[in-house]
Amino acid sequence: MDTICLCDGYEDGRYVLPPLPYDIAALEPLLDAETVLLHHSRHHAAYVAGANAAAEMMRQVALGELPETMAAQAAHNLAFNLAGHMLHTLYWGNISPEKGQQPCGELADAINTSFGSYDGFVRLFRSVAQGVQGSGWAVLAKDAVSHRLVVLGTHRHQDALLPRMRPLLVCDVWEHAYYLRYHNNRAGYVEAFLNQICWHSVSKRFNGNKNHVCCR
Ligand code: MN3
Repeated sequence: MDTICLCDGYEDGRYVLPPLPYDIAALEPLLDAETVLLHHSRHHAAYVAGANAAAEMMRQVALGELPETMAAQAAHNLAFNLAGHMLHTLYWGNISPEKGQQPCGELADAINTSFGSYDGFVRLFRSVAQGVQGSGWAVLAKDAVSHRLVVLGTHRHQDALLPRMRPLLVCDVWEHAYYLRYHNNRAGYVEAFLNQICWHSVSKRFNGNKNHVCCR
């Protein structure tokens, strides 16, 4: 397995934690092994567990086993945790042990059309990632209608799920993603992230069919 996609986060009717497609120490110098271990096996795993718990709560409300007053909380929990699970699955799949990859082919053309140049994309993505207040994500997304690319900055997780915007590349800027190594230097983390993007995976997502976010 050379990458992971959203399909790997769901199995037999439940959300599951997809295994990483590389060793936890393989993402140096972007990420140290301890950060990867904690981020994947604790933080990401917690969103998987939370998504399953919220889905079960919603099922019980629907069956009358829990009071209707719990429905709104269950829906909120599902949105937060499932978006967290989705974004982390995309994140592990769009970073790479390989340094210095560049987008190519149709994706490179779309980047040039949407941002003027690759440098223009980098300038925008870097600024959005650094500017997210508190916990959130920088997201390169494809507008499913116009096919233009956009960069989104989100708070927490679920704000990323804008209708018609399909995430292609995501950068976690919650402090747990970088604090052990970079402390408060988010800019240093974002710079290192930009040098270890798996553009191969991003291209697969860009070229995937309209209704399915999948990198295969
Ligand atoms: Mn995270």
